[in-house]
Amino acid sequence: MYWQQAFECMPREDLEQLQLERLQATLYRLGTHVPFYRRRLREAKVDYEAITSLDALRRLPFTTKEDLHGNYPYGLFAVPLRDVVRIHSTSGTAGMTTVVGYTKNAIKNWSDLVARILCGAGVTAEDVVQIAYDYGIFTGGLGLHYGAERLGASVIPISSGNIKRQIRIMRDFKTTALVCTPSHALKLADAMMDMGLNGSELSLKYGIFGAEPWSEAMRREISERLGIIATDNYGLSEVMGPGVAGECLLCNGLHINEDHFLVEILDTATLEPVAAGGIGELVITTLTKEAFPVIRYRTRDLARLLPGICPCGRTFTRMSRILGRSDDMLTIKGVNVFPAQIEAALIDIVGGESPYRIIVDREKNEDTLTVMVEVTELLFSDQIRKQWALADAIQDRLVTDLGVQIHVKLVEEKTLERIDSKGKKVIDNRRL
Ligand code: DLL
Repeated sequence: MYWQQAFECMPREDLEQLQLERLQATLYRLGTHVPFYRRRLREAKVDYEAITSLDALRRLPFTTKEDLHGNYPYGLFAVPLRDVVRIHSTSGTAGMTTVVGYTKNAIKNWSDLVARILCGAGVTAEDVVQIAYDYGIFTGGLGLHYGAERLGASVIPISSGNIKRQIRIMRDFKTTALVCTPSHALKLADAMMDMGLNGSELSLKYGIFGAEPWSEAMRREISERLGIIATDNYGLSEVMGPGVAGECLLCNGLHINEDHFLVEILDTATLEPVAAGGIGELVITTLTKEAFPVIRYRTRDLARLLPGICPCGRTFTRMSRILGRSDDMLTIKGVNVFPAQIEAALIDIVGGESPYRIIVDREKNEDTLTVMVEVTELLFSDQIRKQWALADAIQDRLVTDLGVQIHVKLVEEKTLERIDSKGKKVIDNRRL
């Protein structure tokens, strides 16, 4: 039921003392090893060697995605590369990519935190865990994998792709726990129907889902169709990857691993704390990271903290599911996509600003991303082969930059204002 009970059920007073000691150590590490943070702390008039209370958090400077990009690739690492044993990164070209590093210790902590989440969601060493996240540079696959192994479960690193094979393996290998994005779980349910299988013919008991927004309606549908208890878990590469917070089997909010992360919920306009229980932006400070600690990282994810203690016995504060974003980031099949990445690629390839629209749909539980680009009448009336070449060039570049499949449609001038006269760049037709 618990993986590290001594921490997960710690009395609040002890937890706060531990958080303070870890915050002091983190600030010392950043202040002494990372020039960027030394400067920021000095500018904020924070003496990082004289922090005596957790209240000091409110005076610390924020870290934004732009700060991470500005220090690409290793500028914010607090240890030499020889101490880094793993590097992950988000999609994008240089200047728009975030690179994160882990020491041996960090990998151990990460595995324990993911093991906690799996354990809370019902998984034990007896389980056969099928992980259908991408096993690339994305933190989902390897993060969940190490956690499930640490727990002692039998792990099937199926990764993404070849849905029918995933189902065959799930049936034949008697998979009991499925780990993937919620939309992938629904896609598996659809494919099972096509294969004439239903949930009762599988051994599945638990589904541990995250990496993208989903809803209670989706939870109900997944649970019914696969015959499982479906729990939500949250994380982001910038502070670790999966392992930040997760629901227990009672499904009443995500327990935040507060001995490793300090979480604030701030008003997006004033950057002051919201009233208790109010919705705001999650801002996270890491407490144990060695290679890549961050202070007050503005996640841009919106959520609220939940009152009271969960009957499961964990003392950590719980947060709601992610309720939205304070920026225009889209999550497509678990991959984060920023309209600015698309815009930059179009400027490079088309050689100037061209009107475009990003259209997101969910067809048969699969996210699709279409980019419509207006091209001049001249090009449009030109040889069809030239148009294809341009569409292919845009598509290749976007697939490389974003790491997701994308359709590119060239359209005549003035077509886009007919689709959406308000000039909204992103039209997201999914109901999340
Ligand atoms: O998605 C890490 C992860 C992998 C979490 C597997 C859970 C399971 P990134 O690719 O950096 O890392 O994307 C992080 O995805 O800021 C949220 O906007 C979104 N996200 C992650 N989990 C959830 C969730 C991983 N449970 C970004 N609900 C975050 C809603 C989520 N959105």
